[in-house]
Amino acid sequence: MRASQKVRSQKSEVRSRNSELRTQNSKLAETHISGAEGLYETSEIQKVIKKYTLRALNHPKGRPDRIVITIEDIREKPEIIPSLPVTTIKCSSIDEAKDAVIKILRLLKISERAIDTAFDVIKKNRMRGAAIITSEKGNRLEPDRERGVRASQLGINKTALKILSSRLSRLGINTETVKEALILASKVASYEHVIAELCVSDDPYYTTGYVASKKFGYLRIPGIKHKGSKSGGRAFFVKEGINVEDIIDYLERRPVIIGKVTSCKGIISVNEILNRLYL
Ligand code: WAQ
Ligand code: MG
Repeated sequence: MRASQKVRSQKSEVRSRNSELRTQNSKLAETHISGAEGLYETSEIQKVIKKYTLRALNHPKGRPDRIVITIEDIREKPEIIPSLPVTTIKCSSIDEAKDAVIKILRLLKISERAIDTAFDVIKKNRMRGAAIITSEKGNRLEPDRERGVRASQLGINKTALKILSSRLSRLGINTETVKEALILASKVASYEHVIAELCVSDDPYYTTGYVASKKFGYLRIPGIKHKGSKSGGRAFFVKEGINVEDIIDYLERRPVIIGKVTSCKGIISVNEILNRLYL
């Protein structure tokens, strides 16, 4: 599902000498409001269309004037992967949250340059997809920087979903947002050349982000942005010198399903990660 809104771009508004606002040259730019994707059984289609439509129409970023829903049959047999383990990092301020993100990324050997590039992308928040950033030089590899790369063709089987929901319920975080993000992060992290992912929601009122990696799992970071902030985005940190077409093919086109749920832990401090007490 893809929902967007046409807005007049301010840049093209010009004032003539008599101060009249001329908008004849102004262009309508398409702003991304909401997107969602998943792999489902045929019998679930109607229910999912309803869910996605309601989500698009009630999005805190605004009311879309265009909602596109695409349904595709998949022919390739999905790859079955386990979900990443879920943990929440204790953070009591936005500075602590940012600090935790930086410390975890450094531990994963992501360079300062790459970390800065990721925070820039997230601050600007203009993309529908994610930036692919090389872990050393901090170069961006995605061919379309406006759009980014969209992880798609992902899902979870019914048995795994039941187990995941019950484990997350015990932690008080059994929401669609957490489950969808975990499914996405698990697919992304399963690609051999992905080292880590940083995510901040673009929903102004959803302030928990995450850092995901094969090494530390899915680490939730509460309070990574201020309430009401419009920034948000995703960065996938990859090894230097990878083939960009291959990773895009995997993320956008290869069907992957969660078939097993790894443990979900409670809240831990970032020091427990830093001291490698936790693995
Ligand atoms: N593939 C790549 N990038 C995406 C995708 C996708 N399928 N969907 C969204 N993005 C990018 C896009 O730039 C969005 O602006 C940004 O990520 C944030 O997307 O455990 O809701 O859908 O409590 O707003 C984290 C949950 C929720 C943490 C993240 O992201 C937790 C979320 P959103
Ligand atoms: Mg969102």
